[in-house]
Amino acid sequence: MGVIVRYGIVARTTVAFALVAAGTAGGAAAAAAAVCPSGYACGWGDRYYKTSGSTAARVKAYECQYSLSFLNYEGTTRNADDDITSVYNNGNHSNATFFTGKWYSGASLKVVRQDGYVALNSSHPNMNDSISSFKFDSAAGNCT
Ligand SMILES: [Ca+2]
Repeated sequence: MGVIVRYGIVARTTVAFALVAAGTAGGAAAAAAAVCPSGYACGWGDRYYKTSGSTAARVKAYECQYSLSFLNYEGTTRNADDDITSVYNNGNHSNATFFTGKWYSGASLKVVRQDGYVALNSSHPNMNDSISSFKFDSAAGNCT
């Protein structure tokens, strides 16, 4: 009996290790899904889905944001225009596209559903600190 219990503990420890190891690759995406509400696309001012250290301090769109010039990260006085460094698409239906210009103009970056970029300064330097609007591809035309 004692041996069986002991074996169970060993087995659980092994499983826990495996989960931690598997989680390292998807960890950042999973964390973003938790802080970008379901159905929204989100942007943060810094790397790894944070703005000034806070995951809750983001800008988000249920359909679209045609201009970030008047929008601060939630709970902050930090303006999001030309400042976003990480993005996540937690939408339900389509890709999201982030643009360097207002009204969905300029250079663009497509982010597939349930995915994101943790560090645009590394992966897409042309988009880093340059995003001024974003929308879901499913949103119609000049979505406001
Ligand atoms: Ca930034």
